[in-house]
Amino acid sequence: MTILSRRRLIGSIGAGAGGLLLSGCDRIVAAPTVKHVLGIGEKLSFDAQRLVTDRAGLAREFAASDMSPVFRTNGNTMPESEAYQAHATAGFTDWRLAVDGLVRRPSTTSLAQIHTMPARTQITRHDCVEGWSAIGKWTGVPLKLLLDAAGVLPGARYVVFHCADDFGGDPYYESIDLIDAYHPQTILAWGMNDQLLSIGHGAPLRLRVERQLGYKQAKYVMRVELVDSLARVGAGGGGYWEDSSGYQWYAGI
Ligand SMILES: Nc1nc2c(c(=O)[nH]1)N[C@H]1C(S)=C(S)[C@@H](COP(=O)(O)O)O[C@H]1N2
Ligand SMILES: [Mo]
Repeated sequence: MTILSRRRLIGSIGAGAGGLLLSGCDRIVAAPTVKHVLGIGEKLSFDAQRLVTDRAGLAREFAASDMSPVFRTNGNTMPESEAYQAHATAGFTDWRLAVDGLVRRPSTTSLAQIHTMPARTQITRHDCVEGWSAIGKWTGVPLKLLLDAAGVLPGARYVVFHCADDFGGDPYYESIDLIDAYHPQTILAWGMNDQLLSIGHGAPLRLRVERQLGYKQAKYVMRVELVDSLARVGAGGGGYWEDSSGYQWYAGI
């Protein structure tokens, strides 16, 4: 699957660069600069290919002995909404994750069901833009499994994670593209360091998208929405910090 989609992506980006080259040739067919244009075309497809190949790569995984003795919390550590707090008090027994938007089968899934799905465990380093890092062990369902169950429609381009918390009334949310959504290390984690995820770290489910910075790791994920554009979500920047502070949408590390 990873290889297939990577091939398809390289194929389509290659075609795009080729198209660019062709229209360039149309206009300056016998001009002395044609060699120069060809050079740019080659560089473009090489860079595009390297970019895609690079994005399919795995984030480094660590040994248990590398795990940080303390993994601090950051941002919100307890959503204020009454609905969330009622679920938290009940141990999330009636809580359900919604998957909707551009999918064939919009649905909700109970946490108990999610716990029975195939899980992946990975020990990775979390890097916050504020200048701290920590190595922790995450266990959760690969996002791919939830997306395949829902049936992503061809028009979908982004996955939006709607969270239970907010800052001054602006809900926290994040988004990733489908390359990251299908990446094998992209999981909705329900476990951390061999325990059920704590509220401070984002219970009952939080995103791990290991090739990106800390603020992309949305905690308290309540709803996963497939969209064709980010323009109509929040203020259009693709995430709470992107909207409010101009943080980069693609926060690659
Ligand atoms: N819902 C939600 N997700 C969030 C945040 C938040 O405030 N709310 N903070 C982000 C930031 S900046 C970081 S560094 C990590 C911190 O995760 P942790 O509390 O598990 O360390 O969560 C990210 N995800
Ligand atoms: Mo962060």
